[in-house]
Amino acid sequence: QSRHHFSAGIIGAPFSKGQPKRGVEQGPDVIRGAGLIQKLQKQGCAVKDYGDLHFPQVEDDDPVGGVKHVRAVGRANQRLSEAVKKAKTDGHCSVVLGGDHSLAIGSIHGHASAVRDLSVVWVDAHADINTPLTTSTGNMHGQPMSYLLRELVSKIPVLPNLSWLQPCLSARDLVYIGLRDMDPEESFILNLLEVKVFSMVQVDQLGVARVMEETCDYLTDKVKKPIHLSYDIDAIDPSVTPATGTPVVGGLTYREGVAIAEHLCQTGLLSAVDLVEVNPLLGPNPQAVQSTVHTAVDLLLACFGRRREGNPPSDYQLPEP
Ligand code: 6HN
Ligand code: MN
Ligand code: MN
Ligand code: MN
Repeated sequence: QSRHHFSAGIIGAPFSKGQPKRGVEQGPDVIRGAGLIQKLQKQGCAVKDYGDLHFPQVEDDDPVGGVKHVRAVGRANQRLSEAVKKAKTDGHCSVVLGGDHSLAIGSIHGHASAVRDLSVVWVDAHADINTPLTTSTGNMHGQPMSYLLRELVSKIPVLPNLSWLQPCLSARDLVYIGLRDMDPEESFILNLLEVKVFSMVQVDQLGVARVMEETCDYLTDKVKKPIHLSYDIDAIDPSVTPATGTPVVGGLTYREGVAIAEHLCQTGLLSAVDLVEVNPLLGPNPQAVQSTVHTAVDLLLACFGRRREGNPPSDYQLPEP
């Protein structure tokens, strides 16, 4: 039984311009409102709440070659990168509450600038690896990984408010879990770069336990780098987490989703987490939103040591009559 001394540095990132639906900027509020911080503290995790970032309005943000809100996304991620870097240098495992998944740009960049070398586990229905030139929607939340990978640097055009961004991840240090809805160009990129992918097919065939063993074996092959977990709530099946902008049927069960977080926690290498794409304005009814938010909280609790088999306190004495 491992005993980690966890400390979480919570950063709210109420940002939604990486996609067109309103509501996802309320993610930090509803996740906090479900008691995340109190629950983390109750399970013995030290918490530093950095509050919510403020993202100023960006004027004249017309599409650039079909890509929408480039300047707002660039500016927001520059701020987020600084905030995550600060949380890391303060000694916390950083936790970014989204907001949409374009925030992974700044979150991973900030993490990388604090620890130098890291690996990424990206749990999502989607690969989010379109380049600005392959995207069919123009939404930046479908593109963050393309800006972060060193191997794609020659495929990325110069964009306003993104010149601060240097790619900081090698394709060898990336694992995807839960994929089931890729654009053809994204599949092409994943093949080209030989990215390690555990799609829903592998989850079905191997089971989540084996997927996580192979994920960790693959990532810790040579050196044990800090792990960045970027968790898109749409990785989980929409029967459980319907309140999200781009739901896709056939996803992870609640149990599989939690198992991924538990396993990464147990490595002792988890160094940053993003929990993104919770949108309380979507979903058919209040219970659907509640189920989505509650699942998001449970995923984060599992990242910080909660285990379904129980967490017996080490300092407890049974009362005697
Ligand atoms: N997400 N591949 C689609 C696109 O717009 O490029 C969907 C992206 C979804 C992004 O869920 O974070
Ligand atoms: Mn997704
Ligand atoms: Mn392992
Ligand atoms: Mn995503």
